[in-house]
Parts: sequence; structure tokens; C-alpha cells
Amino acid sequence: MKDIFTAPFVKEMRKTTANMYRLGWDERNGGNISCLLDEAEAGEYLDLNKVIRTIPLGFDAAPIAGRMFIVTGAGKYFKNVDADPETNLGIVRIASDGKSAGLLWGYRDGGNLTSEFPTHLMSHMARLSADPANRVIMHCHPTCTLAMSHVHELDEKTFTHTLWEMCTECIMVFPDGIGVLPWMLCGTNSIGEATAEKMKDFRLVVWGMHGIYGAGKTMDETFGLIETVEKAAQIYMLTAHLPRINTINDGQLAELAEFLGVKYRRDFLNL
Ligand code: 2HA
Ligand code: ZN
Repeated sequence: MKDIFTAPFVKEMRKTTANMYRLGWDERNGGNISCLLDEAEAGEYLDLNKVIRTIPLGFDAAPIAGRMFIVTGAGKYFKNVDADPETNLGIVRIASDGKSAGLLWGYRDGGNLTSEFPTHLMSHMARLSADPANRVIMHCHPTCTLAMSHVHELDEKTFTHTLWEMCTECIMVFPDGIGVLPWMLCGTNSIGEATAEKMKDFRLVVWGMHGIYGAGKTMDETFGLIETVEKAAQIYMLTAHLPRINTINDGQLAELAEFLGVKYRRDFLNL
């Protein structure tokens, strides 16, 4: 058996949480990440038959029974993951009836799955149906995106449109746009269901006055999606109170998307 601390999926979680913390996206216990693991790869580092304990889920995860995830822990700080991954992260496999998860590694202090695990698993289910290569669900509280959700209407067409206008690269990075939810109680199955519904169409979902969810095939892709939104939101927050002299107009956005050959939400432009 190989040393789990050398596993690429553990290294990647350590690196990503540290990066996100330093960007100011994950204060205190803010944010959570889950990554779908390849069973054969995980089996090189772990005895997959040795369940440390069983964690009830409180919702039906039967469609992804048997799948394994590495997940940040409830109440744990991104700031601390790198120094102590075995306490702050866990690896679980969803039981065959979809009602619980078997802990295979981590949460060494008796800890639990992130409070947002319902949203994570429901979003994985939605994204796997849209794209079987999906692996990562990432949630955080990026400063400017959060600020923008206080001063911009929470409508997915206008929110996406405003961000596309801020930086030329945006329509290339998230041509599928951004889903937007109003403020909702977090940590619940209801916000999980609402997020997963959006995730059928979008890889990014803003939670009004809270933060953002991203989904992708790799940690880099998912991080890059959120990073690009946050950059555009920063430009918005730096300029929203100033007279607008120049803008990328809708004809130019369409020209750009068509030049790049990306499938974009043309209905989000006013052409
Ligand atoms: O895990 O970010 O949404 C802490 C949170 C809750
Ligand atoms: Zn949050």
C-alpha cells in the first residue's frame, strides 16, 4: 500500500485549500470542496474494505452509491488543511442504499463531512448527468462576487451579462453563464436541491449574499471558473459607481464567442 500523504488527490486538496485561503475566499470555516475519486487509484493508498465509521446522509444518494469522494470537514478551516490533512479532510464511499457514507480515511478527531454535503452530492449527481467527466464541486466566499451579489440584481441573465462585459475572457471561460439563487438557508437539503437544479444547466451557481459554487472536470478547471468570475466581479465593484465611458457591446461579445467557437447563452445577450 502506498503512503496516502503522497496521493495526488490529497496533495491537490492541500494545495487548493491553501490557495483559496490566501485569496481570502475562505475565512474561518467558510467553503468546502469535494472531489470524486477513481476507485482503482484510491485503492493504491487505502484498504477500501476497512470502514472506520458510518456517517448518515439524511438524503437519498442512491444514484451515486458506491462512489468515493475526498471532502473537506464540517467546521474545519481551509487555513489548516495543509498542515493536518488527516483531521481536516475525509475520504468516504457512498453506501449501496445511498443513505450513508462509510469513512475510509480522515476526520481523525471524530469530525464529519462538510455541512454542505447535501449540496455537494446533489450537484455531483446533476453535473454527472450533464457531463460524465465531472469530478469537482467547490464552494467559497470570494469577496467581490459576494459584494456584487449585494448591489446587483440577482437575475442570471443580467448577472452573467454584467460579468461578460467586465473582461474579454469571461464569455470564453463561462459561455454557459451563471445560475443565481436568492438568499437561502445554507446547509440544508432545500438549498442542495435548488443548487443541483441550476447545475443541470450551469457549472457556476451564485448564492446571493453568501458565495459561489463551481463544478468541473478538474480542480484547476473549477478553480479557474471561480477565479475568472471573481476577477470580473472585482472589475465591476471597482467601476460600478463611476461613469461608464466604454464597454464591450453585445455585438462584440457575440463576435468573440463565435470567433472562439464556444457554445454560449445567446439568449443572455440583447441582440
Ligand atoms: O462550510 O461555507 O456554506 C461553511 C460554509 C457554509
Ligand atoms: Zn458558504
